[in-house]
Amino acid sequence: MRIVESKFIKSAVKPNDYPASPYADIAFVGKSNVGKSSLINTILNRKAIAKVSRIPGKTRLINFFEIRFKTEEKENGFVNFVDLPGYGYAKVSKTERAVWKKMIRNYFEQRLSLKGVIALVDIRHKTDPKDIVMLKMLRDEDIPFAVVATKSDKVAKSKLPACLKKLSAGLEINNKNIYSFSSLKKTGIEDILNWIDNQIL
Ligand SMILES: Nc1nc2c(ncn2[C@@H]2O[C@H](COP(=O)(O)OP(=O)(O)OP(=O)(O)O)[C@@H](O)[C@H]2O)c(=O)[nH]1
Ligand SMILES: [Mg+2]
Repeated sequence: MRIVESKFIKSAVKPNDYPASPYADIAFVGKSNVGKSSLINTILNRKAIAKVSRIPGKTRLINFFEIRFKTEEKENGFVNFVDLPGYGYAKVSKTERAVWKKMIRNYFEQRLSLKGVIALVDIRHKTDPKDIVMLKMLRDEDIPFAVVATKSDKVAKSKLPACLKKLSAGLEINNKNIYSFSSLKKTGIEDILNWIDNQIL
């Protein structure tokens, strides 16, 4: 899959505000600061289509992007990338957390064109119960997902396989369903694009 063009469509909170689109959605979820927006920029080869911030909790809306791509089979393919607001940021009130949960749950339940979710975890971190809760939400809704371990540039290359093994065991997922990725080094892009391509056939 080769990205040809990408554009921001709109931000939304409620299902009524989601853009009407004939194309499939692929969404990106993960804790605040894990690198969702950076990953989207990197795989789209754009500097700042998704806003990146050193301050966690920056993305509070559901952001929709429309992507045009090429594959061997498809000369003119389209898919939406959806940047979901991050979770797990400590300085967020209980009320805000409840609002977030509702926003995400609504999206998973009501966006029938959602074909797959990329769940991001930091390659350096131990399994977080919040990530397990997220994966459970995806399993409960029968939404296909892959786990991407971000910031792999922070770990020695020789240690990557062991890190991925540990993460997949902690998250109780098949170790074929986890990929490492670095926005800094631009590694792991192809695995993610191949996975996406397989979800939207
Ligand atoms: N070293 C390294 N830093 C990264 C990488 N990806 C993201 N970062 C940094 O991590 C921080 C957070 O990145 P974002 O892409 O904004 O993270 P996010 O998950 O979108 O955060 P929220 O929108 O707050 O949920 C920024 O300072 C990025 O520069 C990576 O692959 N390697
Ligand atoms: Mg973000």
